[in-house]
Amino acid sequence: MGSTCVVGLQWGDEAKGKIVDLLCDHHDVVVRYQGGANAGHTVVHEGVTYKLSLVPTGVLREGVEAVIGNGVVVHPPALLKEVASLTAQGVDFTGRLHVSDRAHVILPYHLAEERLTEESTSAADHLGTTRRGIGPCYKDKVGRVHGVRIADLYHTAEFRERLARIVDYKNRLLNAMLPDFEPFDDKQIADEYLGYAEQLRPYVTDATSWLHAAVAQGRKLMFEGAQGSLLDIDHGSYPYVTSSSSSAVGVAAGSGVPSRYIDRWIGVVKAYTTRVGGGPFPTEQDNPTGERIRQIGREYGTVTGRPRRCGWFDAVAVRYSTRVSGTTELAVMLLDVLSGFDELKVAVAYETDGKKVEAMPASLADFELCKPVYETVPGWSEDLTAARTWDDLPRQAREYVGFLSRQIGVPVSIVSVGPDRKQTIMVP
Ligand code: 2SA
Ligand code: MG
Repeated sequence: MGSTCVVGLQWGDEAKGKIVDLLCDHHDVVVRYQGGANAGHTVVHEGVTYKLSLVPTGVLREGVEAVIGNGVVVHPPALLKEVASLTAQGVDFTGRLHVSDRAHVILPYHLAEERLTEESTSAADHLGTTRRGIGPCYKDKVGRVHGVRIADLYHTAEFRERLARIVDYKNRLLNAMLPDFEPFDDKQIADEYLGYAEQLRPYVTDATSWLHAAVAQGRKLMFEGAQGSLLDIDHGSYPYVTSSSSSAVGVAAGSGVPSRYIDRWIGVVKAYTTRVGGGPFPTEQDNPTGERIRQIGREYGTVTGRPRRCGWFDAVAVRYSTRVSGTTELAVMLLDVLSGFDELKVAVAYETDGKKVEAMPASLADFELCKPVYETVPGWSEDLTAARTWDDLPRQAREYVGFLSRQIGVPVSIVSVGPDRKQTIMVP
C-alpha cells in the first residue's frame, strides 16, 4: 500500500480521525493540508480519549511524523496549547511535528474581524462559523497585502514594521465598524507573536521540501482532510462553507505534494448526515428523528459544543462530493446510531417545482428550493456495537450499506460501529 488521502464527503465530522488513526500503522507521515483550529477530531486510542484540532492525528502513533502543511492557517497560541495538553497526555513531539513556514498566521485582529461579520452585522449574513479567525486569515492570504506567514515571524525588524502598518489599517476599519472597539497595539502583538515564534522554532520547516524528500525516500504519506467536501470553498454549498479547499482537491495546493503520488482515496461518510452552522440541508430532520440521532450519536461540535443539525443520508450530495474528491472507496461511520428505526430514508434525488434535479445546484436560492426525493429501506433493531465482522451485522444493516454503495457508485471498504478501533468492520 502506498500513500493515502482520507477526506470527509459530507459537511464534516464524519469521524475521519478514527479512519486516519486506524490506517496510520501503514504510513510514516500524516499531513494536514487545509483548515485550522476550526477542526475537531476525537480519537479513542487504547481507552484514552484525545482531542485534536490543529495537530494531525498521526502524532498519537509512535514512529509516525506529523506535518502541518502550507495550506493550513495556524493560530500559534492554539497550536502551542494543543501541543502542551497532548504532551501532558504522554505524546512525545520531539522531532515528530513539522510546521510549514509557508502556512499563514492567525492574528488577534482576525478574531475581531470575525466578530464583526458574525455578530455586528445583519443576522441574515451570519454564516455560523466556529469564530477561530479562519475566514479573515484566509481573506488576508488571498488578498496578499496583509497576509503573514510563519516564515515572516523570524525576520524581527521587518515583521515589527509591517505589523505596525497592518494594525493601523485594521484599527481604523474596525473602529468604524465595531461598537466598543479597543484598538490593537502592534508592539504588544509583535512581542507576543515573536515569543510564540521562539516556542515554535523546533517545529518550523520548509514542509514542502521535507515532504518531497519523504516521497523520494519511499515513505508513505497520509493526507488527513479536515471539515468535509461539502464545505469546500469552491465545490461546497457556498457561501455556507469554510474558507479552504476541504475536499481532496486541496491536497496538492495545501501540501506541495502532487496528487499523482497518492494511490488510495478514501471518502468517509456517516450513515446519516449532520451539519453544524448555517446553510441548506435538504435531508435535515428538525424533529424527534433528528433529535434521536443527535442524542444517540452525541452530535455536538467538538470545538464549539454547538448541537449539530441531523438528518437522513443524502446520496445526491455524496455522489457529487465523491466525484469532486475522486474517492474510490467509502468508509461508512456510526452505523450503530441507526439501530432501532423501523425504516430508514435516503435522498436519492432532489426535486424543484416537480422537476427532478440530479446534482447539487450552484446557486444558494436554487439549492434552498430542493426537496429530497426519498427511498425508504427497512431498518434493524439489533445493537451493532459488538459486531466485528460483516457477517455479524443483521441482514438489513448489510443491505443498507449495500444500498448506499450502489447509490454513490463506489464500494464500501470499512464500516464503523463505535468509536473504538475494535469496533471496525473490514468489508469483504
Ligand atoms: P469556519 O469557522 O469559517 O470554518 O466556519 C465555516 C463553516 O464551516 C463549518 N465548520 C465545521 N463543520 C463541522 N465540523 C467542524 N469542526 C468542529 C467539529 C465544529 C464545532 O469538529 O465539531 O465544534 O462547531 C467545522 N469547522 C468549520 C462551520 O460550522 C461553518 O458552517
Ligand atoms: Mg470534527
